[in-house]
Amino acid sequence: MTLSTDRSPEHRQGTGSAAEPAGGMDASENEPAVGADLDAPLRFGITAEDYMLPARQQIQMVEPTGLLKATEAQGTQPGHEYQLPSTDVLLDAYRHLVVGRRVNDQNSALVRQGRMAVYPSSHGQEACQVAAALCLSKGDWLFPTYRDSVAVMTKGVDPVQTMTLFRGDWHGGYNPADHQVGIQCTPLTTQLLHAVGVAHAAKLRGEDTVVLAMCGDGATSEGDFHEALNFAAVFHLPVVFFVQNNQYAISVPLAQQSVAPSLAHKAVGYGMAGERVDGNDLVALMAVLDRAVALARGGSGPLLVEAHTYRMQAHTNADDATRYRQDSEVAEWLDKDPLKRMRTYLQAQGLLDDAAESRIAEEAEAVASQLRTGLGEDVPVDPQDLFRYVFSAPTTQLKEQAAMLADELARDAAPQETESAQ
Ligand SMILES: Cc1ncc(C[n+]2csc(CCOP(=O)(O)OP(=O)(O)O)c2C)c(N)n1
Ligand SMILES: [Mg+2]
Repeated sequence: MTLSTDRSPEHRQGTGSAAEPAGGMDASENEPAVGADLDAPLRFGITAEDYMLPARQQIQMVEPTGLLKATEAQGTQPGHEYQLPSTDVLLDAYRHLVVGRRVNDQNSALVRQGRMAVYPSSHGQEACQVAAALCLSKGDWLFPTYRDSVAVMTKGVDPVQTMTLFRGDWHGGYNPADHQVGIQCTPLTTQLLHAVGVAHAAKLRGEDTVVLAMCGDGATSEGDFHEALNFAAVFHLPVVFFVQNNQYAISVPLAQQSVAPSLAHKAVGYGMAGERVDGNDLVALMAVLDRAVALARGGSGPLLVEAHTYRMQAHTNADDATRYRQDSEVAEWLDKDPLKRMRTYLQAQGLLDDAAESRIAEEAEAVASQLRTGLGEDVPVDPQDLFRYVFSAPTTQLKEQAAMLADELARDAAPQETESAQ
């Protein structure tokens, strides 16, 4: 494999036609594309810089009050105009939004009841969760973080299987290949590298798969973030990097994390397009992510979308958010709640009546009940599983540790047996 070093504008613009996207990679030659794709900006009639730079303000279609904004007030500018999604798409998205909120609240309750070890809730971020899953087609891959359980379920993974990881089992609960959903990653940003690898493989195979990779604002400071974005851009891969900027990395606010004009601006340095969107506006999210996925599928290379949102609850049940943020700040975001906003919008448009609302509420209750039943069951746990599935052939150290644990457990059990024998 050779890496071309010709970075002249002529080289970068080389094959800029709609039929053959500029910078496209010939799989048979197995060579990376170099430089940004200039086909997309040509199609939008704007410069490459204007294509890569996010819109001057975040894209918002529906105001926090539920009012549809006039097109010229939506944050759009040439090359950054977005289509209102169809009614069917929006109603389906709303259904998932209601279920997602119920899932978050149910899971938080199950943690308090000791039925799960930990739950990083996406309460308040459900619009991002739903849009991330629904913008993908069957066969497209989703790479989630620990906070993205609702996105995983929205993509079709069984709710109880999704939560298996959080109850403390040795495995992730589902086979990623069955649903094209990676296992929820706790080591920050590693999933972005997995996502880029899958996109690279798909491209080499000539498949038209798009990969959507999720991460948080704090994760954009990780080295893996840089490596994933740079590799995806240089190899011109169909990846949408979706950053949920919920303002905090545990207790660290964004201002102490980055002084970039926005996280979407980080895209430009890699030669990819960035966009920013109101992360509590499901309508805008669907529009922006749909187009990002379509561009990636059409050969325009990777894109970065930053959604501006807020984590309404503590980082996890193990965190006390009152130690680092004011109640007044939380109250401000309560007024921007994505669920309330979407419901008001749909009702005002005459798209949601009481009968539809109660059908959706029933569906949400059914999922919550499934979670209560599934996570209420005691699953037998074999401590030796800790060692069993680490490597196909266990190392000497693992064998020693397994033997040590077996010995300790046997000694723990021994006095009880003696007592019961008396
Ligand atoms: C490589 C790595 N470093 C540190 C941590 C500890 N850690 C867990 S969550 C977190 C904050 C992440 O913040 P952000 O990316 O904004 O995601 P959010 O939790 O807000 O969704 C940190 C530092 C980790 N899990 N992995
Ligand atoms: Mg965060």
